[in-house]
Amino acid sequence: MKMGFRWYGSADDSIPLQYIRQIPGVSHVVGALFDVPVGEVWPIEKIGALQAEIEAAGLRFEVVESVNVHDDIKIGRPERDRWIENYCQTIRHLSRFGIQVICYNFMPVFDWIRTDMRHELADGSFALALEAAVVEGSAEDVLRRVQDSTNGYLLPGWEPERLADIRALLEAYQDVDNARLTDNFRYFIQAIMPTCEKYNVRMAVHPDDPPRALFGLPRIVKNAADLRVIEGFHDSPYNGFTLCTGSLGENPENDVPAILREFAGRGKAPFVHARNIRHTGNGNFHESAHLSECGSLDMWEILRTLHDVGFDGYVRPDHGRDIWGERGRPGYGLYDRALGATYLNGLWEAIRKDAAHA
Ligand code: DNO
Repeated sequence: MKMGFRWYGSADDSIPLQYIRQIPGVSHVVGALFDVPVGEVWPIEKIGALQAEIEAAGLRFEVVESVNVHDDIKIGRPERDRWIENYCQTIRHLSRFGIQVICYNFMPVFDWIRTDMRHELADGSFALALEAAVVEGSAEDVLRRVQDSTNGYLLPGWEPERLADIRALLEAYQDVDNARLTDNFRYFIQAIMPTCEKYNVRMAVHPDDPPRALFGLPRIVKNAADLRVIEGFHDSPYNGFTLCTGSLGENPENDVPAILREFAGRGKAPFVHARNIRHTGNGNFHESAHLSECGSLDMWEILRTLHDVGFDGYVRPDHGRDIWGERGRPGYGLYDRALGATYLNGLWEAIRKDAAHA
């Protein structure tokens, strides 16, 4: 298991790389070029500069999160071939720097959704939360609510220029149901796989967050059955998953350890997001500290499952709470994610040593 930490770049992240370097057991930065518009080719010089900066801090850059997929590809518009060629060019460019894994998602319009960016927990910390009734409302209202509560940061996957004409974007998806989105996803995967295989870059699709349909938009990366369909587009280690325990676990019917066992067991999970969440009834949940006892997921069982199947990929602590007075980027402050990484590394050491002594 290689432990990473997501970072938004020196221009846009208040956490210095040196601080990340000081978290014990964190060896990798999970990064991206956030200033390249969705669909455009990532320039070689910029990728090189980001990697050089990360390496100068004594860390490695081998996982990208995300190279986002243009809506034309998801909608299946004729222009998609041009965007797909750009995507392949970005893969080639990333491969020059030894990037191993690209995390991405295939969610229409919205990336991850929370309705409360500052939900106070009993201990006075603040976590991200989702109230199911709010997402029954209009997409425009939820968009406004999210954008107004980010503490001035841009959220990953919530590019303002792309979401500026939300109505037009929603209309563009009007004829895209689950079946069409699935066809368009298959088309994308089958088009990029030869490049991924030739250049040795593994694709790892992130589950829908939350893993269910919202605002009448299709959602096709929600559960084990969906993952099997995606695996069937092209059965290869290059067509894999970012198994995000929090996102999958947001649906209590998803058996997260079983999903990990199945897909990581088949070598299809190069990347894992380790996060805990707590269900609070009626489809509501809030994020929690990583510890098993703080949420509804058993993190020991999750890591033990990964160990059992011989997982040797990348992991990162996922969203953290705001604690100790920190007011960070929603979900991406320093302190609670550092505690998360340390906890996960502690569990891993115990599991590894127990297994060696069994
Ligand atoms: C949110 C993240 C997502 C994730 C993308 C992957 O915090 O988990 O934005 O990076 O869905 O493409």
